[in-house]
Parts: sequence; structure tokens; C-alpha cells
Amino acid sequence: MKRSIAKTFFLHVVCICCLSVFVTGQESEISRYDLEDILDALPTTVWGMVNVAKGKLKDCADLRRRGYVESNRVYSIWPRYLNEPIKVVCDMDTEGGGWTIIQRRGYYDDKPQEFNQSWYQYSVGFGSLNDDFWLGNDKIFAITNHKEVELRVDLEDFSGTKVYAKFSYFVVLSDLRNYQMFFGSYSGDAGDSLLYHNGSLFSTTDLDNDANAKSCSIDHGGGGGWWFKSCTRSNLNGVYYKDGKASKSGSGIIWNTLGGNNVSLKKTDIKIRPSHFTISH
Ligand SMILES: [Ca+2]
Repeated sequence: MKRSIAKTFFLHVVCICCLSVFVTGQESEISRYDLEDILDALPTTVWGMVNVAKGKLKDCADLRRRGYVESNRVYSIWPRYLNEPIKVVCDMDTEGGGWTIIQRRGYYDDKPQEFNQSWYQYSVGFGSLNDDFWLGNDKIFAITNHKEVELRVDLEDFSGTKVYAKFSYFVVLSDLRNYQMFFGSYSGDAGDSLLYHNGSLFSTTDLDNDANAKSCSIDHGGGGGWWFKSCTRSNLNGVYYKDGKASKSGSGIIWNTLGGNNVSLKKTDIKIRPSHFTISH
């Protein structure tokens, strides 16, 4: 413990030294990247101080940089703004890896995970990290507010076609702001079915924040929680239809540019990582 406190103290001293270097404009052997890392690691809570002392990693990008290359393994990370570490799974392969997965559908053994869940469950997360899950809006808030992140959505339909959509930045606000979501410019081959939802608040069956007179989650979204507007061009938390056909428009796992609101997808991955991620620096 004494050693941990000493380490934390040392980091603070190093940081103060770095800042003074900036102020005085003198040269230093500590790179700007090191300085940013140290500033990132500065704790917001006592828990955070312990976190720094133990060298806990903030996200899958941190893990990838430190040499962890195994995808779909459960890792422990400690994002800033959270009072304790959390479990996540990472994509360490796609485009150099470093992706923290925040949602996954279609990876189950016998029975798909039910995504008709309450506001509370969407806040804290549900499902199994080894199968289908929603990581939780409070965790997504923490990871997207620590530093700027980009968003990637990987989609597969029942014919086996795989496509993706990327967005140059992605941020989810806190519970107090109803997990309002914003994102940047689109690239990819899936089509941009998220654009319509930019700036929307999150809604569930028990908390209607959408722009429709009725509840989009109940009347159109198959009970899933999503950033509905009035109502949906995408809904990746809808009902899992094993035949790929939504019995009601918009109620399935929908990405409108992939066949409209009646085609339900087979697999999805929603993932985030720091913008401009590189392994070497
Ligand atoms: Ca409504």
C-alpha cells in the first residue's frame, strides 16, 4: 500500500514537472504523448487514485497498446468517471483493434438474450459478455466522455453479407441528460441509418423520451431501448427474429439501409475506441 501511495505521489510530481516544462518552454525528454497519458491518468476520486496506483487500464485501446491481442476475452478496465472497475470484451483485430464492445447480438447458444428491458437495466447493462449483451448506458457515458472516441457498427444479415458503418466521433451524455447521443461523419458500406437519430435521447418501454406522440419503444421498437426519434431508421436492440423477418415494421434488429424496417439482422457489434487510435507512438 505504501508503495502504491508513493507511486501515485510520484505521478503527481511528474505531472507538475511536465506542466512547468510547458510553462517555461524548456526542452524535456518526456514526450507530449507521455504528458497526455499522465494527465489522463489523474484521478477524479479516491478510487481513481487507487486505480492509478494499480496501473489499471481505461479501455480496450489501452489494453491493445500494452500488448493484449486476444479478442472476445473478458478484460477488466477502469474508465474515468466510474467508481470501480468493469468487465468488457474487446475487438483486438478489426482495423488494428482496441475496440471496446458496447453491444452484441446474435452470439448465443440456444436462446437469444431478451432486449425488452427497463430503463434501469439499460443503464447498468444486461446479458452475458460471452454471448449477447448491452454494456450499460452509464458505462458508455464514462467511456465516451473520457476522451473523444469513434464509433463502429458491424452488421451481418441472414444471407451472410457483412457490412459496417463508422462515425468519426460518438458521445453519450449522462443519465441526467437521458443519455442523449451525438456522433460525427459517416463512412463505410452499410449506409447511414443512424443519421436520423443524431441528437436523440434514449428511450425504453418505461421511459418515453422520443419525439413521437406514442412510445416508439412499445409501439414500433419491439420493446428495445434506443435513441428513437419519431420513430426509427435503426434499432439494433429490437426483437431477435431467427428468420430475419420482423413481424412488425421496425420491431426487429433494424438498419434501414439494409432492406428497410422489415428486415431483421443476424449479428451486430457496436464498438468504440479513441479517435485516431494507433498502437505505436
Ligand atoms: Ca413519445
